[in-house]
Amino acid sequence: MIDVRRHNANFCSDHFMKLVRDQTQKAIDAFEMLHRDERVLVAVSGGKDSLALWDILLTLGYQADGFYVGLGIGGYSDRSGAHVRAFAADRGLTLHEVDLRDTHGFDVPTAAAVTKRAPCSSCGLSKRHLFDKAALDGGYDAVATGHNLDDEAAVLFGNTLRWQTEYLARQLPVLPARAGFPRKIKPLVRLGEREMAAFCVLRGIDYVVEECPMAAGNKHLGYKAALNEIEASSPGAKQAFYFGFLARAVERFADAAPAHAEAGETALCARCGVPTTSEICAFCRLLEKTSGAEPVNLTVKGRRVPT
Ligand code: Q46
Ligand code: ZN
Repeated sequence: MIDVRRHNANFCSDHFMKLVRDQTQKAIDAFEMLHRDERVLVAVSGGKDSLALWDILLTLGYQADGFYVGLGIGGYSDRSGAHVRAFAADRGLTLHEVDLRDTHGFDVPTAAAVTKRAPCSSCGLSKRHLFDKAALDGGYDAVATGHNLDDEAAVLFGNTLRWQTEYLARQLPVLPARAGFPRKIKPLVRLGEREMAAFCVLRGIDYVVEECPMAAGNKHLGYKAALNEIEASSPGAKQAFYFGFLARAVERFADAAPAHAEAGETALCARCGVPTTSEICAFCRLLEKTSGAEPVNLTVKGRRVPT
């Protein structure tokens, strides 16, 4: 039996898996994320959410291929890639891959050292750029990511604490396509982290359990922990927070549209051609900074990370 306190109910294995698929379909329909005659590229990391998402979309009858970016985060990346490849090979699925170091000459630890910024900053920037490019090059209608309710509630919590209105304006489960960028969808927003882990176990999906070693000290983890405490004494709080925001608040931030939205993007990157607010896009600037940099040892806050 799996209990879902938010729904105040217990489920047997089959009904639980049906619940997960139904909730995904409900999110897709409610936010008009995807049609069955469209092709979607699922950004897979090797973790539970993205592999479960790929599995669920296929079961629901969507045309879904996978895309994996090798980030070069030591043994963690090696193990993540192995899980993704095994998942795809076992099921005969199409998986596209880009390795940052092989293709672009840098990895996330080196980018973090060169830019002197948190690793997630250059990692997120690179992933967004590569997801967009892979989707457009492959003629996909949308990119799907495995962000779940816990992720979205934690990001919303952080953005609200600091009233980051530009980010609040764009914190939607679907972002429509615009020139040079594919549609972005998050079909798991109605499901929690615990539910996704249970789904993978029941469905026999083998995923990388360890967290990214470079996430240590990430504010996002602190927000998640704080929300978990609130949820423990008030089941349903995360769902009420996030969906209440979507229903009653997000539109109020529409005027805070970020500078990088359509209005500001008047130029195309002189190097790669993506719409950008400056002459060279952020990814090509990162390429320039990391060019020729020696690979750095993988360290987190000064400690070498075992790989
Ligand atoms: S992989 Fe990359 Fe995440 Fe690791 S460095 Fe940060 S952003 S935590 S989803
Ligand atoms: Zn560029």
